[in-house]
Amino acid sequence: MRSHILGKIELDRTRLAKDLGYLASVPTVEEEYDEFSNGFWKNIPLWNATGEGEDRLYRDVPGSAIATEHAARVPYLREIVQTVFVGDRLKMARTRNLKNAVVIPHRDFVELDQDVDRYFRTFMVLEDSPQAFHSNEDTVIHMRPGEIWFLDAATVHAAINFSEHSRQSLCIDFAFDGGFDEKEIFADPTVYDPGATPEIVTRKPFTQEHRDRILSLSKVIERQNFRDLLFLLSKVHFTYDVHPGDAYDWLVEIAKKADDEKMVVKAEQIREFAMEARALHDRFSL
Ligand code: YCP
Ligand code: CO
Repeated sequence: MRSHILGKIELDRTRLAKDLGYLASVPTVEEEYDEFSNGFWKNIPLWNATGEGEDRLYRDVPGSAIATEHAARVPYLREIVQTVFVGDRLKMARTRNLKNAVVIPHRDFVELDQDVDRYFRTFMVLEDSPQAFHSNEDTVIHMRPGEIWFLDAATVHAAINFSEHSRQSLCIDFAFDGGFDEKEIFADPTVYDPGATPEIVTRKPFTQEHRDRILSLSKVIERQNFRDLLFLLSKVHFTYDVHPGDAYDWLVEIAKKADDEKMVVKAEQIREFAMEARALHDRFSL
């Protein structure tokens, strides 16, 4: 089941503006998942495993998530979380803003239970940001404000904001013990209205010539720009019709062509880390 629209709510811009003001005022800190992004990526937990405002780690929570001090400061978002969605399966609710930054292709939940079908992540963009996109496997999406998306984070996905226009969003995670129907996440059944037509981005064809040009980065790559190249390669699939995961294959190939064994190993490690396996507290240094 790939990412799709679950429903839509009409956002109250006036009330939202006050909450956005608070979120902007929260000091930026070193992020839990910093290695996945290259620019401004600010995550603020409203509900999480501990109720602590600094706890940004996504993990399994016995029972329901606990509200943090931030939830009290964003009454409109708190109301959305509590009236639109059911509380008992709620595992995390956080705002996530991305500006002038890319989140590298990855799969989530690989550090958690093997049965990833238990996890159900929703995503709602709160601000109109025309240059912000999500990808999931072979699709690039522009999410419009108020649309409630199922984000299939267990498969390969990435995100980008090519601009500095704020793309504040609300990401809400649920987990179930056994089988479930997606409409079970809604406390307000009238919000569940799947089947709306999403805004899918039409991408340019990806040609052999383009691939060759990318691989010629072997003439440029060195330890000091390895990280930059990973972010550069992670952006390609948003514009050209190619799978997000190809970024890692190119990086490995580029390092091989440059004949630098250490960089080949590093490229293979980051591919493994982002896409296949990592432990809960594992972090990667690029
Ligand atoms: C999360 N998992 O699920 C993070 C985001 C990649 C790892 C970045 O919140
Ligand atoms: Co993710």
